Amino acid sequence: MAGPIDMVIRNACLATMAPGGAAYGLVRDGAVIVRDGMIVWAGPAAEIPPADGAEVRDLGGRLVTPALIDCHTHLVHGGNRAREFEMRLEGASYEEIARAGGGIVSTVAATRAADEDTLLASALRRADALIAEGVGTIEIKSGYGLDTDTELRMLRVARRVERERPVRVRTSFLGAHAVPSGMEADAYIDDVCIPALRRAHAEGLADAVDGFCEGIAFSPAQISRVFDVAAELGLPVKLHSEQLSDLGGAKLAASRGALSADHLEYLGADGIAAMAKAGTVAVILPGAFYTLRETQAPPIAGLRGAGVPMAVATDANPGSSPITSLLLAMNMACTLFRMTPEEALAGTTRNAARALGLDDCGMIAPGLRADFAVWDVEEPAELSYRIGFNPLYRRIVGGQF
Ligand code: DI6
Ligand code: FE
Repeated sequence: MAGPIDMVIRNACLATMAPGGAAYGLVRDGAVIVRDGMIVWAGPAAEIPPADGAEVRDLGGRLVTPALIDCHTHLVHGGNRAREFEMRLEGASYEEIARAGGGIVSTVAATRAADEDTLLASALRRADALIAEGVGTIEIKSGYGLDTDTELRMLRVARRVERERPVRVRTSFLGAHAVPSGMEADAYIDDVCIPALRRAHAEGLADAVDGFCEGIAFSPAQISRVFDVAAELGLPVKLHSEQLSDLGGAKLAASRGALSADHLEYLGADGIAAMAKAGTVAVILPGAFYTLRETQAPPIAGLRGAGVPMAVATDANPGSSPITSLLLAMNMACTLFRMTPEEALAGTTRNAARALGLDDCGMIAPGLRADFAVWDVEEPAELSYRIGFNPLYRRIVGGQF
């Protein structure tokens, strides 16, 4: 083993999340060797190679998982939608509110009115809530600007979150999120969204491209035009699809080799087959299902049966999913959708990494980043089972204890 070792973790119960072996990839009496922020060895303590001189961290038998990954958030936005929450309680539906100029468009007005520092301050509070639960990587989307300046400002704020906190941020350009008032969808896509995407790419602000394929947003043909430009720029794509109806968004995403298709309550058998073939991750977002009191659950059994990798995320946003607890999203995925606690944890580690196109995190294995969450629990299912309780003992990110 060349080079000095930074740290040895001992007396740890490792949920490595390596697939194919024990449930959770569990190693009950485990150890990890870390060098330069990376895992160089992980396995049973009895088999640890010599690691002289390294600082030894005894974790007292605690559970160690990969640091959690929230692979779908709208963390950067202005204002809040508590009034809309009240309107829904008075009987209005999410779609009615959106069509009446509320919904996403009202957050657009608040976001356009907010400067970079204001947006950053509120985003950091939400990021801190995620970090406090062991999150080490957060995906953050634009999509509440719907004009070039504000879309780029949102992405700049997302990048600043990474500089202000010990967390990794991946950005997605979501210009195709809603049609701004006073514009036609086609004109918006061609004259605003696509030029803004080119600028975001040129400024290094976009790691991926997302869209909202829905009756209240954009058609498959309009999303396709955005995806054409993403392909030209070499950016991976993902898509909000089949959240409220089935327009064939997942099939479109899969045909473009998308990293993920997200929501999927109205996903049909053909969409499942297309995702399985393309290796597109299904990102399950129970916070939105819960908040909108949706009654049609995503086809978890079908996705499982077809071998589609499933991720779980918060969809943290001010309208349909005002939730900044990834542990609660895991609980909801189990209770509302009958995912297993092991699937929920794979969904916020290994499969969440894949939904972001990251191959250096999401498991505890040699060659991956030394990003861990250490928990005061006796078994991994506890992470999904409790509600409103945070058992995090500490995070270790980039090997920093
Ligand atoms: N689907 C969602 O759940 C969020 N965006 C989307 O495309 C909702 C965003 C909002 O209501 O502000
Ligand atoms: Fe979303």
